[in-house]
Amino acid sequence: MTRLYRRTLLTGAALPLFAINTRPARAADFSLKLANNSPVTHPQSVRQQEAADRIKKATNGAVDIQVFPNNQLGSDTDMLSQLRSGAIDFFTLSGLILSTLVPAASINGIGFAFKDYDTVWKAMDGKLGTYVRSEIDKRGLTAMDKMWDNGFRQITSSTHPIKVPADLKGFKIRVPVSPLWTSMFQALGASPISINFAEVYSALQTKIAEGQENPLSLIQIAKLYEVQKYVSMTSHMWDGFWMLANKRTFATLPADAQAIVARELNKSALDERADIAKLNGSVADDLKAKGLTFVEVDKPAFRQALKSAGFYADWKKKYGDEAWGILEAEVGTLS
Ligand code: X2X
Repeated sequence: MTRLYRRTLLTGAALPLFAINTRPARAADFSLKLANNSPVTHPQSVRQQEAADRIKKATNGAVDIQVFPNNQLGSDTDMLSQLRSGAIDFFTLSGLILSTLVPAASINGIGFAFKDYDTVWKAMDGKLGTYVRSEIDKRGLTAMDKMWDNGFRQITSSTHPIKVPADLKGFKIRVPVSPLWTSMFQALGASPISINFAEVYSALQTKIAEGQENPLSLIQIAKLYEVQKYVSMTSHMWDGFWMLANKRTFATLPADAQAIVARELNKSALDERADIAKLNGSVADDLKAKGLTFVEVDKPAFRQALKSAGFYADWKKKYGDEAWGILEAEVGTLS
């Protein structure tokens, strides 16, 4: 937050924002920054700008959120530090990367946990989401109720098609900076390299990494098809973004402003989910037309490889019985 709340300073207590909302348009009381790692054309960036516009209007200009998409303020790792220090006020981050601060936040990324979107949203809008948000809250961040969709992740490669788990042996695959991602691809026999998304295109282009994994929508929007040849439809995990706020800063907003901000960010999250669902209907044809070769795989074989490597047993121990029990109640038995 770059400016203090003047009325708070004058009176010593926060007045409701609308006590004086008949005033003419004026400089914002709160100038806030919202950042993400997604291209400007990604539905995430588009819907966040719409939320910022609605918030400004609904608060009569008092809350002015500036959106910085596309890693403009740094890599995910940098932005998480800035969010914690208060240099950034809002930030959408994959739960898996957030797990470097909040270990429980990677739980939705457990390999092959979710079979479809209905199961994802029931869990993340329900008990699993509530559990993870309470863990996030303990670490000085506030997560809005509704997660934003990233998607089911697929493996791309510039060297050879990945058809069976053995094709991953020694495969130099870029993964986001997150212990769960590294552990999962090590369990599959690959050689994962942790790289922030800001560097992914160039890492693939220079062949520092042979492959990577991301949802089809992002492979398209970030133009990764330009530097990859094959995509294997593993859907090995579902990944989404938490809309995080710096808890101290968020608490300085008057209660009615907090409610407006949360309402509009959550509304935009639902709009973004619908955008991605729509994209999912057309993106495969588009990627094929752009030259990417699609590879169908035997998903249960990949899941079995994880199981044989002790992946599920290890992570059950790490998350603990309570969290694992909440996950299994949503998705069924995982071991
Ligand atoms: O870094 C990635 O691959 C991305 C964009 O999917 C995430 O934010 C996890």
